[in-house]
Amino acid sequence: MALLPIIVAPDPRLKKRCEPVEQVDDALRRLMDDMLETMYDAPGIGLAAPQVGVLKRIIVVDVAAKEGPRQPHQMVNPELVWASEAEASYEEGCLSLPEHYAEVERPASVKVRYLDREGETRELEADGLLATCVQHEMDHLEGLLFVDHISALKRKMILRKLIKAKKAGKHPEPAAAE
Ligand code: GNR
Ligand code: NI
Repeated sequence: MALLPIIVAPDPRLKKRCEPVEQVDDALRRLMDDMLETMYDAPGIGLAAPQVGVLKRIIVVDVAAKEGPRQPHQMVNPELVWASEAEASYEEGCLSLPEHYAEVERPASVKVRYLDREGETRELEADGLLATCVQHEMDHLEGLLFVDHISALKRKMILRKLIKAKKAGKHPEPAAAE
């Protein structure tokens, strides 16, 4: 298992639409395991493949409490099959927008269809933080960040600070491991 470098905005790789996965194989399972390890290490409650430079439709999520048992989800080619009319608001963060947070409204409950690590089709019904996190991760696969859901003024303030932080050499991305 390996920790993968997490890409920080602004970066063109975070703005691309990701391609569907064609084959769930050992290499993909290894990548998803590395993504989970990277997410737990960060620490974060979700991670999408483009955040580690892989422009494929893969997400991992675990919103379980730190003290309790892990509840990892590894999802390939996730698709939204249903979203509630009712919305919920959470203060969101993103490992690609370090140290920035904003309230984002999204459907409170969703149903998602995806392939699991064996390539089997599955469905997940989620509400609460899990619903928010899965939608945040699926946004990454469309090249969207949580700041794309807030006012242009707030978005520009956050991006300006991230550009400054990059110039000052904050949040350096470690070189990719061999
Ligand atoms: O760690 C994370 N926390 C979080 C909090 C509220 C809503 C979404 C998230 S996802 C984020 C990790 C991340 O950047 N995933 O893409
Ligand atoms: Ni994110």
